[in-house]
Amino acid sequence: MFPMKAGARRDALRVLPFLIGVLVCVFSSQSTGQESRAPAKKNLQFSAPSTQTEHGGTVRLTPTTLSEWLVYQEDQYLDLLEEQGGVTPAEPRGGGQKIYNKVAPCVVAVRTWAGHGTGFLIDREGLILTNYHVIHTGTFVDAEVPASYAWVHMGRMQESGRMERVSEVPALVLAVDPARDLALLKLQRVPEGLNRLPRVELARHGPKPGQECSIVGHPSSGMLWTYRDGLVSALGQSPHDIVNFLLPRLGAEGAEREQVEAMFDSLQTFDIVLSSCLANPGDSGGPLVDRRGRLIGVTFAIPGNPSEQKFTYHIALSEIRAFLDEAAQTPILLIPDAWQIGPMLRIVQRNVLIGGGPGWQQILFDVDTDTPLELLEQRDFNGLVGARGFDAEVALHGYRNRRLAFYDTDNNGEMNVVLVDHDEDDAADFRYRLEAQGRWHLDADINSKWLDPDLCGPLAQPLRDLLIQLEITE
Ligand SMILES: [Ca+2]
Ligand SMILES: [Ca+2]
Ligand SMILES: [Ca+2]
Ligand SMILES: [Ca+2]
Repeated sequence: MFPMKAGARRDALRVLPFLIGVLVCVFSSQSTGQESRAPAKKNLQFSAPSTQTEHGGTVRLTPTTLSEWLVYQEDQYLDLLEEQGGVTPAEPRGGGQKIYNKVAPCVVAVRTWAGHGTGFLIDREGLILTNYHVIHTGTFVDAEVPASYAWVHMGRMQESGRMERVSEVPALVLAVDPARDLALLKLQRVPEGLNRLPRVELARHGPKPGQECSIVGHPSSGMLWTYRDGLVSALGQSPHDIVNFLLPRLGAEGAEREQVEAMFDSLQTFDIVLSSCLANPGDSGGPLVDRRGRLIGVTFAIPGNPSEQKFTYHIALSEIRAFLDEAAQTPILLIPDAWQIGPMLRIVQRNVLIGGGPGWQQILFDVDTDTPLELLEQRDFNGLVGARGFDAEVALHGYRNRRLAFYDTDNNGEMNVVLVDHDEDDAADFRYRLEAQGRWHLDADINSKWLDPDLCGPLAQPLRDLLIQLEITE
């Protein structure tokens, strides 16, 4: 029996305040921006060798670009030393201050309606790199473009060394790569309070184990722009080189070995960096940098077992470069996914599967009850959902005041209509619709209920019966 009582009905499709609370309570309104400290305008002009400056040839240098040019020269010198096997001068303990000053202003908080993560600017035009999993549920919709967007919170460095938050700006989604867990966003404007956008530069090559490294992000329970340092612990491929996967594989024999090898062959691999920097949820999408503040990875995961959380996984530079090379630069619409149902799965009756996470809930309805019983009896519900083995025609998702209803209106195994009600008035505010050519279309200002059994044609009555049984009102 479905455990929702009449009074609890709405709560089941609503969610609790989430990590966003961390973002809004710690900002100072005091303002002593970096820009105000710039020396009086005094342009310098000199000739720089074109091989040694990214601007090339003769450049007009302001104090800001001069200091950048000097850093660039230092980088060139250190690169040369490293390439020739020389030992570069070690930073004294506390050298992280320099890294923090350089990197923190490039780091942003990425906020969706489902939570927050970290991201960072990679060019002065406002391109932001983050994780796919930070934005894949919970983006907002700009119906005019149409495109999905997230809110981006930037900051600037105060003289005290503390980061001060400036105004938030929407950033449209340009490209996503679920396999590499990367996403590219673009700021819609330079936030008020900033003259120019900073950026994290990509290192020329990936790091080596034992090398010093640092992260800056927005960890839950920490503070905004929290710095941590550590060492690069290992390089390899996920999941093939992860010990929990690798050793059972090496130990398997006979038929079991074949099974394990087949499983490994089916998994997608990508290059990762393991570091001893301690990340928390909320750090996802933040930069891993070398001791000169250049990008060597993107934070994306920590060990699942809390007692093993002594290091952090980062996406390697090679994957970041490949993603950026492939990424298109036009805004896209992310289509909500009925199958992102979360790890906490349980079946409440033969044709109703419930999942969710902190503060949100999702219900899958197999309205015509045709999921094979033997699949259900295996009780591997995560596997069942992963393989789309649960034959659902309708799914409902609730988070705070947002509710989504997914429909497979022609019962062909693919959800093709998604209705979104984002203000809890039971009227849908957006409709995503899959057209015959396989393209998704967004309709705004529609006049329809968010929960509409009639969309299911011959299955309308069985769905109504299920909703009544579970005490969910249309
Ligand atoms: Ca079905
Ligand atoms: Ca369909
Ligand atoms: Ca079906
Ligand atoms: Ca509404």
